[in-house]
Amino acid sequence: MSEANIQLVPTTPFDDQRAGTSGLRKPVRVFQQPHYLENFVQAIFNTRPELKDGLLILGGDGRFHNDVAIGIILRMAAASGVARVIVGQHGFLSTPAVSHLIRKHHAQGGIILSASHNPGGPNGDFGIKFNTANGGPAPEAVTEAFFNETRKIRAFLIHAGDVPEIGRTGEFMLGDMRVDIVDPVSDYADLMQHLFDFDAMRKLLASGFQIRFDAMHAITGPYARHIFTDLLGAPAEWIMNSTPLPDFGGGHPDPNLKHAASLVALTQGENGVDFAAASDGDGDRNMILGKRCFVTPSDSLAVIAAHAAMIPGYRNGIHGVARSMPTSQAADRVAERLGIAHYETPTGWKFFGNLLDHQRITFCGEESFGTGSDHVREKDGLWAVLFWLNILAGSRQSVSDILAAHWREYGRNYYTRHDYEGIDSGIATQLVETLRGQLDGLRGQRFGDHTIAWADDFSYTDPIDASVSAHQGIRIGFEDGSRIVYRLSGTGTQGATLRVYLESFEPDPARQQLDTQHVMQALVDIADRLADIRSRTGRDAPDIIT
Ligand code: VG1
Ligand code: CO
Repeated sequence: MSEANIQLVPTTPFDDQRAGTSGLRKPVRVFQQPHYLENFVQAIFNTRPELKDGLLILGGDGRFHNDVAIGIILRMAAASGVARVIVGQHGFLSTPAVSHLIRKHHAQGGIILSASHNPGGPNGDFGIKFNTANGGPAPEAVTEAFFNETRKIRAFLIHAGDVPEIGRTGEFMLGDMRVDIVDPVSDYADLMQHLFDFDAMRKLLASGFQIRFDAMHAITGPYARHIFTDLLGAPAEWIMNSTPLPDFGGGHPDPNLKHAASLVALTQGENGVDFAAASDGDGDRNMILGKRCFVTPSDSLAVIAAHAAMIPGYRNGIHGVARSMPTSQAADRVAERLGIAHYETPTGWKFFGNLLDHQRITFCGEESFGTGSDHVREKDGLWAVLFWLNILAGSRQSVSDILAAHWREYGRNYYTRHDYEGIDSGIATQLVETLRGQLDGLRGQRFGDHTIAWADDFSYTDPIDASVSAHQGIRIGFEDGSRIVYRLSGTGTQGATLRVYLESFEPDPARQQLDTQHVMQALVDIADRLADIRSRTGRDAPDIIT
């Protein structure tokens, strides 16, 4: 009898297991404390009764502690009566691949082990996310239920049996629970082939068109090798850093201009490659580059929406488009032209779930290098890269030509984000609170050419379930349509990160090729004056500019 192998282990609650923007994310050493992971996982099983006798998808981005956590979760799932777990070989599954497997197999949920773009290794971060049966990140009501449960948890259940070796694929039993260890890539690659024109992309890559993909030693390496090399015929060396490493090779797996600087360098100069892209730790983010050209994620969403009719999976028409609030309004302009709805949601992919499930939208995106569609319920890095490659294959234009044409047609939303990292939490909170207290008096204030037209603290009411999410960021709008947004990060693990998002609209094609930081300088200065950023934080400049 396997029952005899189930142990009830007494535990005491931790008080810090509330999820942030995307799951529970902490330094590895926090997760290594006895029972820290177990308490959180038991809270999931206690509050998601459908997992009993159900199917769970399990995998992670391969970072340090991934394998240990997978073993614990498998034993706990067996003890809690889960019927079957599908786990990626070596414990690997990208975030979008988990979302796809949940949907494909009608699973009751999925657990993703990742701290996404945060560094890994023994001194880095670890994280755990739960996705619901629609394939999407757990909404706030669900993560709050986890949190409440973790505050009163007194025991957890764990099976004493041996965990199958996860390095090989196959079917195993752990007590009464079946464990299927699967190739993490193949189902996902099938889905991509269903959406995109692989013949056209193969021809493009055979024509001398040079691309590079940087997997940053994170999860997308095996996916990119299979898709670009095996299926699209790219030389193996075009896929850089394609072996997932527990510490991401010491790097910071965040695809942006700073952390993927060596990739950006390959696009510069006369001999720069035609197209380059990178993804993050768990494979849901993307950065798109052309020869001497960086596509902001906000523009990327707009270009994708505008080119949907070229892409096999979206040819039959699209529903609306959604963007997170700090993302530029470029996609709204495309939606208006196409006569489809557009939505503005708080930061975090979970807010797109209802809109996708109810066919209000087809595409959605965030300024933070996240783009996706209704093919899964997560943002999807490789999907965005393939979407661009398919556009390039179909149009035979360069990335910069596509962008310039887009701006000519719709106008350009100049956009930049300035991050101040690791600042004192108290100072950061005070900065935002002071701003919040001033909102009512801001209207009509003038700063040179800029006059404030409105200011608020963003609150979102979900159009499907009417749930309200308040305090999602301070927005300041100017008469010329420019915007400044301030919010604090919900994914960091050290101190606070202040994000300042700046946007201004330029309809005149003669002024659409200027340097972004130059164009935005006046607004950057206003943002500093309004919030006293420099004097409050003691910083002269942001840590990261994207
Ligand atoms: C950041 C981004 C947000 C994104 C989140 C998770 O959150 O700004 O847009 O959804 O990370 O992305 P924050 O709260 O730090 O601004 V990932 O790739 O970590 O799953
Ligand atoms: Co991520």
